[in-house]
Amino acid sequence: MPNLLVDALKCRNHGRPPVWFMRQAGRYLPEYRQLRSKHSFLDLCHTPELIVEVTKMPIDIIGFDAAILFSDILLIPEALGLNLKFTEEGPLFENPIAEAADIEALKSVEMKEAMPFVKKGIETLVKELSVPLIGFSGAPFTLASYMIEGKSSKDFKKTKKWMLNDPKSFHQLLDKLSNAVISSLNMQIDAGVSAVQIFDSWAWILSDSHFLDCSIKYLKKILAGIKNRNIPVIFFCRGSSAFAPIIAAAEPNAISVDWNANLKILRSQIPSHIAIQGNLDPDLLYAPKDELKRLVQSKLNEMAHDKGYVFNLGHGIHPDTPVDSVKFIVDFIKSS
Ligand code: 1CP
Repeated sequence: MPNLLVDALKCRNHGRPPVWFMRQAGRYLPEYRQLRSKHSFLDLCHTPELIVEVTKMPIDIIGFDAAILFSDILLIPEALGLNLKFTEEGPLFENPIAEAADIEALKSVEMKEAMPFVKKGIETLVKELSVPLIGFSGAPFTLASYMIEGKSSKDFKKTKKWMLNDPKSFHQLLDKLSNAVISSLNMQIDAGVSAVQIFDSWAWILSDSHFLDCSIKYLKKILAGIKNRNIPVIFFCRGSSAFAPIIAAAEPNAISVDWNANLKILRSQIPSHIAIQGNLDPDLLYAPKDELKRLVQSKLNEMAHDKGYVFNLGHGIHPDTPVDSVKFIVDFIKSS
């Protein structure tokens, strides 16, 4: 199987960069919307055959160099005992973490038992896909934020107040979540994924000392808990261009960066054995094709001849992105 992705994540790719997009299996695809009209989002996430179908969609339709497992980071809190729903406004926990006793009450489970549908989906996908499969997990801080807020939040006040006023129980929660993340990643790796990405989507709201204490400390614990470190680990958070040197010191295999950074400058701050993934602004996909081509080419120029570069967006693709612009970028990079 061609494994441009793993070669790039291990900083030994001598060809063009591999390309995949965060949220590549999602609402911008009419085929996804059609399937979604028949099933709830959670039904898609809980059914191996549907996980397989959705994960393959962007590979068949667009031709990305890697597939990312179709699932959601919030299935871990669900496995730990929180009741998860998806409403028009987004995710909702009906019983969020409201006091320290709720942390004690979280279930202690092995993810291969709690999420057999994910294991089954991965096992089928690795047999059927022609490209490598990426597994993933949310990071403890981001998972804790959703579990405390109960839903998406603009300011994360409850989470920050808890972190500042009761750090002991906050860290107990982060520690429990790290164990769950380790269990989930080991299950995905055992089932056959070629790489994993850890999403600390909301860690950018932290100051640098809290970023070290609440994000990096647990990233290190997770890296130490992954049994097979031959499988590359990518770390993503918004604000990652500002935090990049701190993240690099924790030694993930790759850092996925937001679109604020110039990649050439960033590369000079990150050791050459750590790969860089990113970082096209997802809004740029609204540009006309000529302009899009120029913008993508300038990213390729910033990372020309870099053995550890994976082309991606700086964050997930927007639901109203034109499909033909996505295909245009992928075809352009493949011919570069
Ligand atoms: O309505 C729908 O059909 C659901 C839309 C959707 C999709 C397609 C959600 C709801 N999640 C997903 C898939 C998903 N989520 C993937 C699949 C693989 C891919 O194609 O990339 C992945 C990796 C995620 C991860 C995820 N879920 C993150 C981390 C990445 C990020 O965006 O920062 C987060 C924060 C979530 C939570 C989530 N899931 C869905 C929503 C609407 C949200 C809330 C986002 C928010 O708070 O703004």
